[in-house]
Amino acid sequence: CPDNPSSLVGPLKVDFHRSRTWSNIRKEVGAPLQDGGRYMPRDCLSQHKVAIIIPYRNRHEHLKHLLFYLHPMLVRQQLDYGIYVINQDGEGVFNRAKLMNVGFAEAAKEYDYECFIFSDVDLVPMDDRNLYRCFEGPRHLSVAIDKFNFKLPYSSYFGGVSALTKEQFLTINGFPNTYWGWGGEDDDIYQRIIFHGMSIFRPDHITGKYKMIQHQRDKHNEVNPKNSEKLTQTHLSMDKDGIKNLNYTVKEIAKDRLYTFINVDIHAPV
Ligand code: UDH
Ligand code: NGS
Repeated sequence: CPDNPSSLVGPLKVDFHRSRTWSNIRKEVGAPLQDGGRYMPRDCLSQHKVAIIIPYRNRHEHLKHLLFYLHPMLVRQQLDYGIYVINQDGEGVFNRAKLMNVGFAEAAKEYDYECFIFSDVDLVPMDDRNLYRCFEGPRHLSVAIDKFNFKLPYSSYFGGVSALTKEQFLTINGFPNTYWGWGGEDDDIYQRIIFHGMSIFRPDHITGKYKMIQHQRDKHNEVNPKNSEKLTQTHLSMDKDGIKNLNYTVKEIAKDRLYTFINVDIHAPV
């Protein structure tokens, strides 16, 4: 497929006021998906094998909104892609970064993905020129979120949506497994990248616009003050704590037409 897909439209109208049905979403996709939320263009060979990894628990409405906008955009970007929803089983403390490690490991078992997009479920891109593919360095995609007035909240912010090749991800030993509860794991990932001598790529602040679905703080994902303390130790912990020592138990893998659902026990502390 061409390097610059001709079917992109630029700015997107994103609206969360309507409730969406699954059949409505399937119609909107506008192209044939294979089970598990898999797609590849038929008329040309895609240059990008991309797994979208979504850490998840109990955000059903958000998932519908995201998929409604994301599938058609990824089709227009002519990607060979699959969407993986990584559901944390049980009621234990949430762990966003460990779920993303699980998503990487499970998606890599299924297909020869070269690129991994890690995306919060509540962030919808507002411009389809924000390419969900990988670059020479790790890329931070959600640079202009409405809740931050379409600016970065701070220059080393790496939260929300990011893209790493398999090689970039393995170079930093994946993401930390030890950030339970809210906060800091994205800052740890940022430091891993910098400490491994890579720099961060970003789209401009027009292309990188996102609309966040507003919500209250979730149960079992309270701010964990220990997480910010851990950030002073990243340089010591990063080569041990990560994809190398990842352990988890897959309880179920279900293939919906729009996504692969992986329910996983990540051994949350009790
Ligand atoms: N997530 C879930 N379920 C949870 C917790 C987190 O799916 O119970 C996932 C989801 O993909 C989410 C991501 O983890 O987008 C990040 O978590 P978050 O949305 O809680 O983080 P954020 O910083 O919000 O967006 C924190 C609470 C803000 C409360 C504001 C009240 N006005
Ligand atoms: C920092 C957090 C990040 C978080 C960012 C934005 O303080 O994990 O705020 O948060 N770092 C620590 O807690 C150490 S937000 O405004 O979205 O609530 O992503």
